[in-house]
Amino acid sequence: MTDSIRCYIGLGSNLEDPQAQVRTALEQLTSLPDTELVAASSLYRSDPVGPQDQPDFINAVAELNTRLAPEALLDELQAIEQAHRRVRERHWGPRTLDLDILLYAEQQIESERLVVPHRFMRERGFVLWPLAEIAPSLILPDGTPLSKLLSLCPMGTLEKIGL
Ligand code: ROI
Repeated sequence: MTDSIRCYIGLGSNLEDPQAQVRTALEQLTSLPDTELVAASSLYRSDPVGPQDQPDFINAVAELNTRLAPEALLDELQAIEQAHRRVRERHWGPRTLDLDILLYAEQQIESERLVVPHRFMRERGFVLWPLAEIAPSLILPDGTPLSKLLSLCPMGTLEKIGL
């Protein structure tokens, strides 16, 4: 049996009751095969990054232990997104649910379907702050401490809204 891998998932929604979308998705993460939900951050309200003519987002981060390979995990996450009838009509536009693999142990992955660590996580407060809540001493695969990224990325208007 392969060892389980620690990974972090970013959750985001800004359509159709975003808080409920994110809470339900966290619930669904608990029933993924060969996977255990280890921790979940609070929910955070965040201003949209990208086009501003869209609703605020609700974001959170979850920590999983999984035996799924990265692309198998991605398949499972995409199935959850589909179950939320994900609509994505324009690039960086509003969405009912986004589930991103932020980190998969120390692995650096670049395939057609998947780039891990997530391309933009280093500069996005709505990822870094919820991540810090559940993994304050995390070090990224390139050796950068999360605390250093946080010091470069003020919380700004990001607002913790509870569990
Ligand atoms: N902006 C915020 N605040 N939160 C998100 O999850 C998010 N996701 C996205 C884009 C549209 C880039 N902006 C976001 O994909």
